[in-house]
Amino acid sequence: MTTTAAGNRTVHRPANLAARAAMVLRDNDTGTLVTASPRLYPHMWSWDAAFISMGLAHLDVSRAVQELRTLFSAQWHDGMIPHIVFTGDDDYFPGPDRWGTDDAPQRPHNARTSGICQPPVHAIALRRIIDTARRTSEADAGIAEDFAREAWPALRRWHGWIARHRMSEACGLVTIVHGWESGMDNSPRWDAPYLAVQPDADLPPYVRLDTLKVDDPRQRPSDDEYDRYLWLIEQLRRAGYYPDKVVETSAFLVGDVFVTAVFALASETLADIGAELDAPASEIAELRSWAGRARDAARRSCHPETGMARDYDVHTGTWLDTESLAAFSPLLCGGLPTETEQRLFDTLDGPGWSGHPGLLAAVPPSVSPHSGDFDPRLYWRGPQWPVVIWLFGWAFEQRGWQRHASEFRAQGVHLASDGSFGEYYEPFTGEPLGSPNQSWTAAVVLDWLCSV
Ligand code: 2M8
Repeated sequence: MTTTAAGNRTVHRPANLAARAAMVLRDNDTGTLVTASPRLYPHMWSWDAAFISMGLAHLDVSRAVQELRTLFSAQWHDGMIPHIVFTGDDDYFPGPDRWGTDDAPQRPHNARTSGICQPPVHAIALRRIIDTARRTSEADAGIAEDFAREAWPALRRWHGWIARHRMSEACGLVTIVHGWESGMDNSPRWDAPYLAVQPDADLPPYVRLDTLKVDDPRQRPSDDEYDRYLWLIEQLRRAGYYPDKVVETSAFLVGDVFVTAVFALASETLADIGAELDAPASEIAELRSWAGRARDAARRSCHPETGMARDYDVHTGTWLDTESLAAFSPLLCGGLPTETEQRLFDTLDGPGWSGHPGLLAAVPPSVSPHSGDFDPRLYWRGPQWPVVIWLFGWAFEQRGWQRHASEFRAQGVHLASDGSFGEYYEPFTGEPLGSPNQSWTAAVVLDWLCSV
């Protein structure tokens, strides 16, 4: 017997769940890249690829590093790692023609890509691959370490691009010019800034494909939201994708505290890798200084009473208070006074978050069930996301918070134990939503199961 029935839910035992996760990664593998999911997302996404590579490391370290190699080979000449690297599949909208990046002089010449970026989790993935490989065999460790040397310049240029073009003078946070850059596309975090994005009559017409590929289109953003997403792409095109012009002209310009905390954590992680590789001291010091700046900015964003971290709307000069998981971002990177950290943990463990009595798995939903913005079935507005749980759990482990790290791992596995590898999950019933067989969900579950 490999499964048990819990209520109406099938629950796979760990060995079977791991085998199913491995199968998803193999089935979604085109040879040089694993698509984010088979139907809804038939291309490579930047932060998905990072998580996917960590999962692949448990199957084949050479294949894991190939995943990052494919992504880095599409790096723009100015250092940006693009949010999508397109395969030839034309069944996703907006595809490369709509992005119109072919005319941007900074674009890579060997790949068609989108023209924005996503959270910089790649150094964290590299760390995880190295650690997994070192536990596996000397030969695997050698493959991972050689790749780390190969990838060092690309990763430094990527972090340098963020430090140069996106660390806001207004608030210190890393700014984003499109909600898609946050990875949390329709989060209530962006509701207020999107009000200022008003598509003109000359927004070229388009037909959405995403809503045709999920069981219920209400699990996806609305048409009104898509108009705004597409209008921002129009503005980026008109700015020729020049990074400084983009920041100057975008109707959406927000300091993102989650991306900032990830940048701090990843810069510190990359610096540690550099130290192991005997990289030049000045390069390591530069990474640590970016990490320090980002950590300070995340700390300064915290609400003086609740300690919850906030995003910042650069255009209106206002802090954005939303009860989303991003409010706990400083726990990823450190830098808070101990009592603020403790207050955040008390809130995270409490009934508004992981301790909500109705949850199937005791991990935080993307938005607090106590918030007026909460919707348990709508994408980044309430469902639980295994990848984000993995990221917090990994950071907790690095920071020595073992109890929280183990709980996130155990409960994350529980959430995904139905074996469907949903893109996201309804937090009270555990129903998988969005796309099934989502690669990054399979990858983090595999990592959880193979690392105990
Ligand atoms: C979702 O985003 C894409 C746009 O980038 C989409 O909805 O079409 C987000 O969940 C994003 O974080 C993720 O990387 C991507 C692929 O899984 O899907």
